[in-house]
This record gives sequence, structure tokens and C-alpha cells, in this order.
Amino acid sequence: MSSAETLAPPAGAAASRRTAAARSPYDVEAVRRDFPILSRRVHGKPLVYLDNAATTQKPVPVLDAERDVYERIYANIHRGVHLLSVESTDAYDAVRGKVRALVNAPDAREIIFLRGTTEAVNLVAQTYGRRNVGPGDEVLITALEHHSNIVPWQMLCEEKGATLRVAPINQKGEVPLDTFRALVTDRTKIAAVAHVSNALGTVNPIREMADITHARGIPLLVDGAQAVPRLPVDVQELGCDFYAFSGHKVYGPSGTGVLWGRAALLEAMPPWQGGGDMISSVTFEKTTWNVLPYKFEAGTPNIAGVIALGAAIDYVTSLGLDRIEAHEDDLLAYATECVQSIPDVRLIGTAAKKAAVLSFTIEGVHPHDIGTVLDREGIAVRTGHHCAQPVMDFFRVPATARASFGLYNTRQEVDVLAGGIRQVIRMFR
Ligand code: C6P
Repeated sequence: MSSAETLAPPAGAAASRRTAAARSPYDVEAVRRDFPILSRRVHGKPLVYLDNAATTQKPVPVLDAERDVYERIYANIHRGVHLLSVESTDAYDAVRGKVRALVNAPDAREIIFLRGTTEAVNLVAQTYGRRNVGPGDEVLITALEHHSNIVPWQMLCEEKGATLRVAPINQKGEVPLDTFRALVTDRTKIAAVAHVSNALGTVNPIREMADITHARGIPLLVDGAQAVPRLPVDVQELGCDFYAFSGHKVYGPSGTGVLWGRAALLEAMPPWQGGGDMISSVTFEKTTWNVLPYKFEAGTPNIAGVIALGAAIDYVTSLGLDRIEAHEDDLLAYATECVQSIPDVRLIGTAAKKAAVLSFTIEGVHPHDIGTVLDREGIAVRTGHHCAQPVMDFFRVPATARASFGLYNTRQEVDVLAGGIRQVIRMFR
């Protein structure tokens, strides 16, 4: 039996649930039955999980896939001739093909498995960046970035005597393209932007941004952490040069993530970490590097996690990213209508093109109090700066409450959220 067969979705309940979930039209109740955690109660109330931008819950096929690896085929990869190692290796490497298809990358060799988006951005900053950015050069980001797409570039600029340039946002939380364009100069060596803002929900016009940077021969890195779970992503259509995302936000395990990069750029980049698997040969005098993608995958990776990420990709693909996007767009529109009709609520982030992230404040109530009261109602939202402190500074708020939706959320849960917000206002005003 080949490893592909051993990792086929288990027959029975989970598989039939998935079949039910996959049929048209979008059947959110069937989808919900795939996620065991959604049936638990919190403080005696049904869980309303609206913290999907932080991390997503896991469907049965993902849980089954990880367990299946450890129960039947687990061994270290790329190292053994014994059957378990071969099966684990085949299953692990097969996920590259799934990621390639998910983001329509030209070649599976361009898919590098990492711990997450953070590690992916750091890899590019420390390899491409260190090699290509020098004193007096510039790195361009935008004002809506997550700290993961700020700090690695700041560290690089500090080391190299380069300058970090920041394309501003407007009051809606959009990046106007004319100011972005004006900041791309002969000194710019790389630009790095979020596809979807985790704090505001803004969807950036990546194709246009790529055209702008490419007009000056500058590569564009896209932080896709919030996009890949929410909308169809096609890196060739977007025209970017690097694309990063995290497995745990796309219904897969934490500790897994992906960097896609154009082969020509990745080939020219030096390796990042040294260790097992990333070498071709080692002597004390000289080491030569392995081919792509292994050159960037030093050490034993999260083997079962990556294989389960493959199950997560199968899951979202079977539902259809276009249908997930439509479902979440409906939730966002409904939630926006419900929440902004409540007096004293201020929405932070009102871009014309938004994904299903709703940040808000309530006049006179600290966001942490909002989060605490909502939690007592069983509603999980994130409160704080969302690892995007410059966004909070721009809107002159210390923090926001953020409801972020996923493929299993319902309009009924939006009603519960609106009721919870009214309850907060009753308690504090
Ligand atoms: N945002 C949130 O609650 P990691 O931690 O590496 O998986 O992802 C980092 C990251 C990078 N970019 C964006 C746009 C993100 O949203 C995140 C993670 C979570 O918003 C946790 S801080």
C-alpha cells in the first residue's frame, strides 16, 4: 500500500460528514459538525468562537490525519530506507503539491515548510534581505502590517544601515496606491505588505502593488496569514514574488506554515539555518547546499503537522475557497450592519474591500472589559492591539475588540455577539 493510500481520508463518520459539508449550497450546519470543539459550552453557554484571525479550530479530518501519522507511519523523513520513513517522507512531500495547487504556485519545489508566517518573513529578511539590502537602501512596508511584517525588516534595516519606509493608510484603513507608488524609489530593495490586515480586515490590492514595485524591478513579499483561510489565492495572478501563510489559521495544526517564493529568487538566496537535511555534502572545510526546497528546511520538521496541514487543505478545497469567501462576506456584511447600529460602537477599519474581521470599540468601555463580558456569554473575541500597535496608534485607540469570522460561523452567532455588546453597554454605561 502506498503512503498516499494509507493517508486517504478515513472511511465512516468523518468522511461522510465531509461529503455532506461539500455539497451545494453552503451547508454551515454540516460544516459545524466537522468541528468537535464547537459543541462545547463556555461558562454554561454555547461557545461562539469569533477569534478566527488569531487561530482557527480543527475539523475531524485534520485531527484524524495527525493521529493516523503517529498511529501507523510515523518516522523521520528524508533519512531512512525503512518503510515507515519512506511512507512518512512521501506523505510529507505530497503536501507540497497540495499547497502548490492551493495557491497556484508554478512549481512544488518553491514551497518551503516552516513554522508559520512569522518564520517565513524572517527567512526572507535574513536571506534575501541580508544579501540585497545595504547602507542607504530602503525597505517598504505599509502602516497596517502585523508586527511579524514590521520587526524583521526593522532588524534588517538596523543591521544594514538601511531605512524602513511606511506607506500610510487613510481613515478607512486603506493603503492609497498613489502614496505607495511615491515611496517606491531607486533605493527600495524589497517591499512587504499584508494581503489582508488582521486588525482592520482591509484587503490590499496586491496585483497593483506588485505592478508598481516590478516597474522598478523590486520584489514584493505578501503576508497572506489572513488571506489564505478566507479567499482564493493565486500567486501567479497576484504577481507577487514571495507569499507567506500559517497552517493554524487555515484550519491546520499550529507550528506549520509556508513560504512560497519564485524559484529564481530562492535559488539565488543563501540558506538561513544550517543543519541536517539542508546540505548536499559536509566536510570540515566546505559544505554544499541541498536543492530547493530542502535548502531552507534544516532539521526535523513538524512531520505530522505538515501532513495534517494537507488534510486541512483538502478540507477547505472541498468546501471551495470561493464559497468560504462568499459565506464570510455575508457574515461580515450582516455583522457590520448589526454592530454599527448599536449606539456608542465605533468600527475601526471600514475599507471598501474587507475580509471578515470586525474591529470595534465602545465609547467609555475598555476593550478588555468588552472581552471579559463577552467571554461570560460564551463569546470568544480578541481584545488588545492584535500585534499591530501602529494601527492602534493611527486610530488613536489603545486597543480594540475584534470579532473575526471563519467558515463555520453563522448569522445566529452574529446575533449573539450583538446581544453581548448590548449587555456590555448596559453594564458599563
Ligand atoms: N495574527 C492575530 O490574532 P504566526 O503567528 O506566525 O502564525 O502569524 C503571524 C501573523 C502574521 N501576519 C498577520 C497578518 C497575522 O494576522 C499574523 C497572526 C494573529 O491577529 C496572532 S497575533
